[in-house]
Amino acid sequence: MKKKLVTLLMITMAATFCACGTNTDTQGDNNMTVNNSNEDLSSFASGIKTEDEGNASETEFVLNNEIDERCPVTYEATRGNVSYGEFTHGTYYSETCGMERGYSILLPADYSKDKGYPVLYLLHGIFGDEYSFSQDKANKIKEIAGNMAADGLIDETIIVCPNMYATSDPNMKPGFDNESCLPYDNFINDLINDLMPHIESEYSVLTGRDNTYLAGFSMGGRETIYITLQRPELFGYVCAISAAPGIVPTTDKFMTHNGMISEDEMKFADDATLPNVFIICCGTRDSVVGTYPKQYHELLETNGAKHIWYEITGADHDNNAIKSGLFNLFKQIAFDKKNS
Ligand code: FER
Repeated sequence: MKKKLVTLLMITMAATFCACGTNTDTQGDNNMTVNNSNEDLSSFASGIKTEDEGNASETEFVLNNEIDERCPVTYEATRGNVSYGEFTHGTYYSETCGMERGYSILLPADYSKDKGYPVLYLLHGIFGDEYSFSQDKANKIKEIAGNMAADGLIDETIIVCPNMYATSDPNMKPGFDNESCLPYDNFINDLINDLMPHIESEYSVLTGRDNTYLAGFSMGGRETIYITLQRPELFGYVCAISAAPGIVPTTDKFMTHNGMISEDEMKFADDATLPNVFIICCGTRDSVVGTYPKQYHELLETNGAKHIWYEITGADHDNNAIKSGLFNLFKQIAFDKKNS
């Protein structure tokens, strides 16, 4: 049942979005009817799988500040001589939501309380939860982080995958309407006031912006951009992958978005401490979010907000984009830390 529904949704979405070279606000009341029932749509959250799965780059890796569109094979492959971390699950009390909430956490293989680790908060897509990334072996999160640390490019890093649906109403469910999306936009409060203090007190993490990273896919990419613009002083290294629409008002095939901020507000405050690295990226054939990430890039550029924008040739709304974004975030961290 679940599979059937997800397949149906994907086919509808692919058909709906494949013609969307440009996304303007002119699509009127042509909204898609989307099932808002209690069905579990969580597998949708880690990306539609496409036939270009595994199409990694074979080119030799060089540490510089350039973007490599595809994650190199050597970084996403399982290596016999590297011990990878494992995901476990934890909970914290959220004052924001008034309830206990869960997260998955990837601790390095030889995690020790005697060391301090940087931490990446990694946000899932719509209908997802704290298991979306940890249960999808194809996103190669463990391998990319483990291999880059094994090569001495980055420090061993803790990766926290929260449940981004920050609601105090257990009956509320995600969906393609403004009200159902409010808990996603409320995650900024849960993250900063509840989850980050919990992680910092429970685990041996290095604190401060230079050791605190933020990334997200699709709906998680949207919240990554929003959180970064609101609280840039907290996150030194950021990557929004295939970010969903809705930060600013717009209408896409799914719904009319009220927007969280105006187009003029798509920028950092004048006196803000900027992230060292702020990447926005998307596949060139993303059948779900189309060119919305590019529009975010263009708005940020118009408004003078510093960031890196790149496209992943041939990638859909899928793990190729996720692997590329994560790899390039870590590569930029590696380059930046080597040169600072
Ligand atoms: C939308 C298009 C895409 C939207 C959300 C998404 C809430 C999210 C997709 C994903 O997370 O994979 O209009 O509105």
